[in-house]
Amino acid sequence: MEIIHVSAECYPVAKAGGLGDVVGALPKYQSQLGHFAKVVMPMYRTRFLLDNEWDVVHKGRTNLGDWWFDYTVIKEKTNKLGFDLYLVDVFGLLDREKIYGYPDDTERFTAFQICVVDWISAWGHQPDVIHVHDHHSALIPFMIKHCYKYQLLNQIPTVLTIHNAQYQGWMSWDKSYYLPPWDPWKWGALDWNNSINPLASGIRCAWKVSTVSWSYLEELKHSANGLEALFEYEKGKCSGILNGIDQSIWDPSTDHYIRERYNWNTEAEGRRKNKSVLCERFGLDPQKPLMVFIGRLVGEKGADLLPMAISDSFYYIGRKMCFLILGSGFPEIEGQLNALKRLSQHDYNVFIGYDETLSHQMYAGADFILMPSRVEPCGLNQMYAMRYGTIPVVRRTGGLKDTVVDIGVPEGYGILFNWASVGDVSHAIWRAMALYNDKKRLHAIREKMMGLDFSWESSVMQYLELYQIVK
Ligand code: NHF
Repeated sequence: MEIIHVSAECYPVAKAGGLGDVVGALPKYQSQLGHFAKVVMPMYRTRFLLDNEWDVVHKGRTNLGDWWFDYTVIKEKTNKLGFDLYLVDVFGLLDREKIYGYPDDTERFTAFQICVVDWISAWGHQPDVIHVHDHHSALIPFMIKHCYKYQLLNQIPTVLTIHNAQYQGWMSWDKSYYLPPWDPWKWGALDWNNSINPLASGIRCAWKVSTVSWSYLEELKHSANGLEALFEYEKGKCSGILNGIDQSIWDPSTDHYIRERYNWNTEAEGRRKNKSVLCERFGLDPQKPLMVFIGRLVGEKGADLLPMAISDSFYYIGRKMCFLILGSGFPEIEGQLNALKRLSQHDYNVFIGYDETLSHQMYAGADFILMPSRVEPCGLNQMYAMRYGTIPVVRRTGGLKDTVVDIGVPEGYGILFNWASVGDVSHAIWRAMALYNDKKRLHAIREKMMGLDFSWESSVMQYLELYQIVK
């Protein structure tokens, strides 16, 4: 099958979160099974662009409303990522350093999607599936179905994967003229609560919709940032497919980012050495258990609970555990986490920013990873952590619930808690402390987690089945 993935992110080209990891991995595994998987994304000005060689494969001219512009599609020459990678360049719009966060993001991603469909319509043949990811590419199913210009494409099956339904790409109706002329009777396929809602439109118009875990799909029916009724209504075409992790990148026995590589046999020694490097760098006591948080410092990830939960834990369990945070996000949360450093007695530190290398070192050197997420569509960090033998302490939600089993049951290997509250997080930290003191059990759990299979193999098959259904 020829599958074209359309996305705003793809690791290692440009990544802001888990979406990038998934789009960097799924097509690779599809290609390994003999399919022609391609990724097309905007040509941001990132390091990857400069470090690699490219062929120009298409030059076109199109418009965003009354603004006409030229665009170029380039292709990476060497198939470096294990699939064909295409970048779309629109001068003045997509040629930025960051992926998101500009006041004209609506214009940027709408123009990107128009270029992609325009380019596909110039191919001379049709792909078997167009697979779009999140709201940045979710207008494509509508465009293919209802824009006159793309009529010839309207039999191409489309699949929308929702990695995060919190962000929907809302735009006001005065921007509807950005889209190439479309059948005005179909305005309802764009509208949700009196504005154009690209994610809602994708859910309506895509042939199939998937979410990145089963539990997340269930949760969306009652908590979807306004789209609950739509998920309930369209449930017949929705399914949950759990993300995998790229086990060739996330492997403690081959990971080049970490000081000491290890497998389940050498885990204890490996962790000890990696931990001592981390602790030295961040002024932490290596004799104590180390709990880390890695991710965006936003309410969605429960990061606002961290300052209180950590200081409460110092009070309840005493200064017996170290905490290390890596992430960036809301300035207030960053400020509170920074302020907490003053109280540290070699047991707390925070690194504001994102650092891929440091994240690997944290998975390899920590004892526990904390994820108090309010919303977690799938969550990859807990799976990375488990692969490194680091125990997840996570809220019972979305993909966390689908991948972690509480130690309360005999086969369990993680710690789950119910509410995104300071009390629940502190209690979970207390349970982690108790587990840490039970060295025999701790070792058995680590060994078990490192043997769990979170690879892409089974998820890839489920996506292929989904494509078969739509074809
Ligand atoms: O794993 C990739 C990721 C998810 O839970 C994660 C999220 C964003 O919030 O599918 O997308």
